[in-house]
Amino acid sequence: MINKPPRCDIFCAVVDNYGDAGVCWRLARQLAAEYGWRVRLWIDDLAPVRQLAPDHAAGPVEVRAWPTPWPAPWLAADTADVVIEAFACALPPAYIGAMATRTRPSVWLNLEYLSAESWVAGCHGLSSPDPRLPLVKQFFFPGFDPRTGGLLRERNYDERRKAFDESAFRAEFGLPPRSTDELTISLFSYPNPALPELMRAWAASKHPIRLLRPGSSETVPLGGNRTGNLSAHPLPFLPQSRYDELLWACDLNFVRGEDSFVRAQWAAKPFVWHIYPQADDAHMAKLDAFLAIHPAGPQLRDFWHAWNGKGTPDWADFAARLPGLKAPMRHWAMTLAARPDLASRLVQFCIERLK
Ligand code: TRH
Repeated sequence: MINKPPRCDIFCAVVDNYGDAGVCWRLARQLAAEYGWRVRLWIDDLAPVRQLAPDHAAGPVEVRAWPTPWPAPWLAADTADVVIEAFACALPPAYIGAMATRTRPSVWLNLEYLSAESWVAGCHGLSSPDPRLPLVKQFFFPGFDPRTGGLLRERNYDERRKAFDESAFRAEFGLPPRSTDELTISLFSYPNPALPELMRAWAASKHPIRLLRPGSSETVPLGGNRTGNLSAHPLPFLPQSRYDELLWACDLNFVRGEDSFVRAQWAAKPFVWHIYPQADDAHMAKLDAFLAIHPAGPQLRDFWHAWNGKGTPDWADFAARLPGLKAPMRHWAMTLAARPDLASRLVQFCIERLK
């Protein structure tokens, strides 16, 4: 049994975009801030962390550039009690070698990508013994099913939401006060050939539409840009701790990848998911697996498919469905929030194995 808070090393290789860094930073922060763990985040590209957490140097996580080559020899004393390899990024061999010489073995986890597919529950927690060394790696799968590792959600989420002031948020980003029939939409997606047509539909919409595009003020000057009934506003890329505020301030959120997709669910507002595209349309099975478990799945299906390249998005049809999406979105968020979150499950999983 260890008597001090565990030391934890999280290894993250940035494949692209913000998701790898985003998930690792969120988990690292939570383990350090909520559980008092002594966490180092080893990351091979610091650029996304600087954007997600401009104040990361203030703690509570120690962010380290993942050096290549990894300095050898590496001592057992400099390995952690809990070692998290994010998304099968492959630990430095010298670090693995040092783990094998520890007197009390590390808990070594591979944190996997999120998927709603049914096989995930059966794979969560499975062990993979190292072929050469006396080490065992275990698979930790995030997921929606109670038998998986759950979803990242901070302890103070509800408190932050209660304290959120939408008018102040709008004023801060130069947005006019909300008019009664306005539909405010946030848009975070991959390049999408369906967007120009959707923008035309928004411009022709009966209701005023205010489109907020985070991360685009670096390329488009700040200030509104109006076409018909559509006003588009570029916003800066917000620190991760504030991205939730944007989701709360909108009636509909377009999100992508993994982490923003989860945040949209906690925001409990209607949302549209641009899933990370994979070879051979493998992502469509993942999209459908999620639609199959979501209470509004049948309502979302056509528009989500079209947004992901299968058809043409029918805005008029989807807009007519929006009022009816509010209740299932809230119900879904409440169902998920009633279950233990990912960090608490991971802590429990590790504590049992560190005894
Ligand atoms: O950026 P993403 O597309 O990231 C990933 C990667 O592509 C990864 O390789 C892939 O496997 C994975 O998706 C599925 O999308 P994601 O996961 O939503 O990450 C974006 C992060 O950026 C998330 O933590 C929210 C954050 N964010 C901000 O902090 N501020 C912002 O203004 C915006 C728009 C996002």
